[in-house]
Amino acid sequence: MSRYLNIAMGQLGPVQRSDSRRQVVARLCDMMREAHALGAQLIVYPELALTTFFPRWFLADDADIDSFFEREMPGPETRPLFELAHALGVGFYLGYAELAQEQGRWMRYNTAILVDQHAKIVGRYRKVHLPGHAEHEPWRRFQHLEKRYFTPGSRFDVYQAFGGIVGMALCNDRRWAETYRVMGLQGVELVMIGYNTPVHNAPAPQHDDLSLFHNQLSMQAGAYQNGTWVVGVAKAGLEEGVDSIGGSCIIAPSGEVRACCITKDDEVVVARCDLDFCAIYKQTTFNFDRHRRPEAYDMIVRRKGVALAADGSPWHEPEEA
Ligand code: ING
Repeated sequence: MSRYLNIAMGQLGPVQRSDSRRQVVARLCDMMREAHALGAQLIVYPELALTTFFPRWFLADDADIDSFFEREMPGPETRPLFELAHALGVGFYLGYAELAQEQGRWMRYNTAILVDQHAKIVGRYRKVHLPGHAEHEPWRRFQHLEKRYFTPGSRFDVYQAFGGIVGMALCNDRRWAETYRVMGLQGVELVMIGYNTPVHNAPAPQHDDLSLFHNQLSMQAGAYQNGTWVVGVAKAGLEEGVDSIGGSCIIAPSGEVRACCITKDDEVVVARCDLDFCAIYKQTTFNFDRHRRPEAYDMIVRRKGVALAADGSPWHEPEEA
């Protein structure tokens, strides 16, 4: 039997600082209409899709920073997207900067939501792996201040939706095997990941030529090693003078690229994805219950970073008596 899901990538080209939310939402709506016309039931948009990627700047003023965040979802500018989703019966994943009130305090998250075909928010994810740095670093061509502007999330949940088990991640999360495995251990069949990835990575410029390769490699590995579909969608192109990769792609549980975008602009590509295609991987090669050995993995949870002895040799905690 097959559980087909027609999934669209809603890749965005650049969003400049002067582009209003209304203008961006109009672009998102145009892509949703195109996806619907192509038979899509779900469209995946990028990370921080509603504004320019503001962590590239050091912003001192709180009001300036908060101008990039949403206090409500949907709000007045995003409601048209929800209304269109309801009218067309198309669900969506949307990344945005969330301002949330918790115990009387305003918290800032790099967030993604999952909205079903009745325009109901059925899931919310807050980015766990925040890359970059927290203080201004003038040596960089541009900043990457996610550690300054966002509080990290602490969980990878999965949801029963669109006929299967689906989960969410954001950008840098896709580089970490743990992201997929935590969801894989919950039976995930589709992981949606929006991203903003500059071509130039200041700490390792020698990798700039590999940015598209690393993007796809990370998602192919995550898909195959957990028997899940992975959909990665970019906000791409030259945004406020910074060039970001495209490379949006739909990866099958086999690790094969099922479909990909070929521009760095607004682009819609739809693929028919059989969620039942996950089963053969989950039941054989990656039958976790049959093959995994958690008793050998405790270092993965216990240690944050590499631990070496003073002479640089590998360091092991003393065996428990
Ligand atoms: N962007 C980048 C990403 O992980 C980055 C940051 C680029 C990290 C290149 C390492 C190498 O794709 C976000 N927004 O996480």
